[in-house]
Amino acid sequence: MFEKSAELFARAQQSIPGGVNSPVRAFKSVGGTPLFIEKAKGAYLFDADGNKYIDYIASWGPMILGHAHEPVVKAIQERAPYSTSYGAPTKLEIEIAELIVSMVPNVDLIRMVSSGTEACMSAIRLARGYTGKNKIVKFEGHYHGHADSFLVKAGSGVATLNIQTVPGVTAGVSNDTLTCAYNDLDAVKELAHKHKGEIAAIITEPVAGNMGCILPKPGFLEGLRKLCYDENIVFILDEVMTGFRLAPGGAQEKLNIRADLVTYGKVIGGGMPVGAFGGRKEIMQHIAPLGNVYQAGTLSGNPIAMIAGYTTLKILKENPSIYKELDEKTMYLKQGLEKFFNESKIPYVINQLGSMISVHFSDHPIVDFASAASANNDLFKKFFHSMLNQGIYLPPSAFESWFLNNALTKKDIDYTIEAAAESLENINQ
Ligand code: KE4
Repeated sequence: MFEKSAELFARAQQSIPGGVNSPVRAFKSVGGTPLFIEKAKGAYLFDADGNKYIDYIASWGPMILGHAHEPVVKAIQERAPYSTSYGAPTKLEIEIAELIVSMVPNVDLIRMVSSGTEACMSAIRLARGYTGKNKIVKFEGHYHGHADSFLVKAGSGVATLNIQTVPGVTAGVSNDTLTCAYNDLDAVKELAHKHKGEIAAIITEPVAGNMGCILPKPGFLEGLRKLCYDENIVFILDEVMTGFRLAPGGAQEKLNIRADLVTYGKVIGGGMPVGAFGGRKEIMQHIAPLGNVYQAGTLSGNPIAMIAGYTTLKILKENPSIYKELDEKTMYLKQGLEKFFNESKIPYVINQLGSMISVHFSDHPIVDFASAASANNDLFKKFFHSMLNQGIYLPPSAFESWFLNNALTKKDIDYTIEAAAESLENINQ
């Protein structure tokens, strides 16, 4: 069933660290051989062995319209003959910037980069340059890319003691990154009090998607927003996952919350490498060449990436019913899963907002990293492989959100629910 993927994986490990170009793809947390994907269309992936899968990763978010969506492919094909990069400004960059500004609240200026990491890294540098303060607050279990500042072990005590989580992240960096539990507003207020006048930014995923999907508790984001106003802290919403997925205006629209800076990625590139950060002019005007906060990129605003992102965003803007369809499909999936989980008597939690959803084998609510980490992840591994063997491709980790794409049909979702029922029987034996 996976012979060719196994061969390719063995070969890949000869020239690529761990055989993959991003660790989450290596199936390390679920075991087994990662699938090598040959092609995809709509809601379906096809691996090197010719197996077909219903895709619930959507490239970790970008493929919201489905794979190889005709207008996006056509736009790329039509643009490519004009060269793939110039290293000079183009009209395309103006058009996507104007489109984004028209879709999201509170963004006067936006800078394109090539990944979500770059977007988040640049946003905190800008916050530090704008405020003249050094520290940032991030939340345990939140992922803002692999820039040093974000790779700090969770827990305020651990960060304060400068325990480096990732070799190569220096004490100087971890000293300036404070962490506390997501959804714990008192802990954040305590940090802000303890480090009064030192914190440049609080950065948060408005809906956490990197420890499974975890929603903000009522009042949490609003509490952060007020704290940042009161303490002259830049409030950064990392919308790399939620942007253009939860609503045309992302979480800012869906949850009616306003950031000072917001970061984007994933959907914004339509599957091509694109990230962006933007916000109020008063802050963004400190970015070079306007100001002295330096940030740059050879392929920032790349024309092929821009046309793929622009085409995707334009379709989303002009067809807001896509969000209703995605939400309904996700609710239908959730209700179907709940039915069979309840019958199985296996303790579970399903968190969901819009087209982000995750399943946790847990007898307690999943509201932060500690609760997510204490779920029964061995059961998740069995569930994952049972679903995979039935042709359902879930994120290969319990610490990830699933992402629906709008090419999924009711038939696909019905099949997914049946496969889940089968899987629950298998793991219950
Ligand atoms: P990238 O640098 O991977 O484009 O974006 C980093 C990033 C920033 N912020 C949030 C909220 C994110 O979810 C991400 C990236 N998400 C992971 C999936 N959990 C990307 C998958 C991967 O690492 O291969």
